[in-house]
Amino acid sequence: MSYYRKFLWAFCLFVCFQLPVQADPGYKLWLQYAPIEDARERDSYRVFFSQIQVMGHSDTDAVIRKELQLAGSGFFPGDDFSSVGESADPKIWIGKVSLLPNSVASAQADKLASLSEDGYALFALEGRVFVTSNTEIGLLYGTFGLLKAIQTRQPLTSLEVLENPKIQTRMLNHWDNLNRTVERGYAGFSIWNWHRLPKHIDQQYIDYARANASIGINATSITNVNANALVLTPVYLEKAAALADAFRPYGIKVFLTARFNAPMQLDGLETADPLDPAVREWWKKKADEIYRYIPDFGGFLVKADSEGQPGPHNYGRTQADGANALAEALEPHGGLVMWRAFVYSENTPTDRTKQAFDEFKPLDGKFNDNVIVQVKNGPLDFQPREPFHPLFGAMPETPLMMEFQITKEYLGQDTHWVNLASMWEEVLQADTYAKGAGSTVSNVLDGSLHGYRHTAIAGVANIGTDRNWTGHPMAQGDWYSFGRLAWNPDADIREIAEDWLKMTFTNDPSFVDPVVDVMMKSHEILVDYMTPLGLHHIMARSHHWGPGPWVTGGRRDDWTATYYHRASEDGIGFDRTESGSNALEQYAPEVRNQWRNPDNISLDYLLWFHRVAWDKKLSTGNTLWEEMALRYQRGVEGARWMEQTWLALDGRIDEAMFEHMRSFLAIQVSEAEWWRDACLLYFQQFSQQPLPAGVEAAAHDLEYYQGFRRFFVPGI
Ligand code: BDP
Repeated sequence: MSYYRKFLWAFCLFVCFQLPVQADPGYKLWLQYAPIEDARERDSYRVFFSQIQVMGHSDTDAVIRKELQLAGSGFFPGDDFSSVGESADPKIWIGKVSLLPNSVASAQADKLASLSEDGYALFALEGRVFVTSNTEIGLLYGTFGLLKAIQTRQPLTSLEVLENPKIQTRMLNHWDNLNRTVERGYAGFSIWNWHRLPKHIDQQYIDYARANASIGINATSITNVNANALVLTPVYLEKAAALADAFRPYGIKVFLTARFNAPMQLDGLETADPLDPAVREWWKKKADEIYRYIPDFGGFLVKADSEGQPGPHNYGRTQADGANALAEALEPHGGLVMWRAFVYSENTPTDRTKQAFDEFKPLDGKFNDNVIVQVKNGPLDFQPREPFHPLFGAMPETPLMMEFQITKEYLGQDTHWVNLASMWEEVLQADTYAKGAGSTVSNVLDGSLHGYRHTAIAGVANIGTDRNWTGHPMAQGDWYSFGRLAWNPDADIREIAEDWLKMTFTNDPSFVDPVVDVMMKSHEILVDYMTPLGLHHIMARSHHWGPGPWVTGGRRDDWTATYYHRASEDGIGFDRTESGSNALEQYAPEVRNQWRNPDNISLDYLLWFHRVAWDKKLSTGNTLWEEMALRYQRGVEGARWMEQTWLALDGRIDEAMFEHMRSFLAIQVSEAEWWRDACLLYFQQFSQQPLPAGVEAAAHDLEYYQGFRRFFVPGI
């Protein structure tokens, strides 16, 4: 290296380490590729990184080279990576299995034989590192795997990784409207700038694709489930096609939401009856047209017969009739229909949590081969804690996919820090007992339990135009964890959190360890200060921000809090046992047995399934009222502990990021207190008992909290 280059390099390093504030670190997500500070580590990685060979020359290989260039320039500031990937004597070799040197292929035969589509292997052999896969996209995933290994400081010489995705379609659902507002979005506006599309491909689309590919996400539905039929017209198809073109090299397929009465709205058909031949013909023609724009179009995501959306019910048809009409149109092109199970009638006087099961279970086996039924994690609606949805395990003949909400509609929206992976893990590892013990939801989803022909998982995106994409800096971690769990729903969530923190912030254990600890406890803390003991849907009306246990009346009962908690002087809770709505019956007998008895059900689900007297003694030795109050208090103390833990980390990460979090945690603590005070004052009217020792009294009276007026809460 010339003296001049050495000087330049040293200067760059100096500048990088001196600057506490990087240019917008939030935007780079977990792909920071920060300079490797430790000289020894840096040198050992550089030996490899300076000699890379990328074998192929496809669009995806170009993307791989670009990513390596970006990463290299980040890890080793000052080095020249303009011709990365061209080394004739590689220390890192990236190429398809079929191109591996014979000696390497035979030494790794077992590993290579177990590679599934898009899976990848990373291994070190005779001083070289190999990244290999059967597909181009697998190579891209493998490259990101290699970069993660460096970002998290794994020694390359002992790399031994074999990764196969357990779920085929790993997708984001954007609830983005064509006017760029985002339903339940708390991070600004939609990143899809429809007005500038198709001519302008913003760098943010590319960075979106990079971030998704780095965690294995391979599908995106870009429009709101409360669908606008316009997206199926040429003007918008051209725009969607431009996005699909941009995403293709990253292995991401585009899906669109289909409004069920689009044949009427767009072309004046008299009906949208799925059994009407003209309607079926319309969908066929529409599918043909879409595939002319987007040859690898993923398919339709459909919300029907739910919250005002049109659907087959309007014509006395079943959900299967509706789904199959669209599926038939997509079938010749290889497209899928993701038909949501979030169906509930305006008028049914039964328990809302029962309706999806009642409607779909009898239709098991009646859906076309290219339909997947998309089921929310719980039977109600993305509450801070719900039991798993009873459809999981109950539809052996119909592929079911999971719908998680990454955006935090009911969990503090943009300002609360809660590691959603903990909540998702609880559901993924729940045992449905569909085929005896060990029939976990994750085994339903990965197809191993019922041998599903398609497997898929979706997360409702938390992404918007905010500079850091997700509003809350820690909400990036939810996007990241979703991708990792979509790839492997049995993955270890602590490891995921550690990887994410190291890649995003620093490898310094004095930062990573306490923050992982906060993340692992954050969900339980939030449940305590919002909806302890199985309480649910007690948020403020419509925008769902903040407490609203008093919400009652209005258009529909099952949109109110009083419908769900049923508090009175006798007690509180929704009886879903035989003596009540009997929603419990929808679960397997083993599950019913765990939950049927109020004396031994986990307290986490107590008031979800049971109505309980205020003075009932619980397993903790406290009465119900005492336990509720103590849990609300525990939640507040938990939020304060999170804040204190964070404050002790001053100086360890980027200052602007630190400050951002500091102010959000102050909000979280005050909102936790708000939740505790509002809920306890409200429920105390019924329990008529004093607060137990240790529970802080509210600063105001109930009227004060009920009188809060809020304007322009985002997301609606
Ligand atoms: C609810 C949201 C609503 C969505 C609906 C859905 O409040 O905005 O449209 O779910 O999933 O959680 O369709």
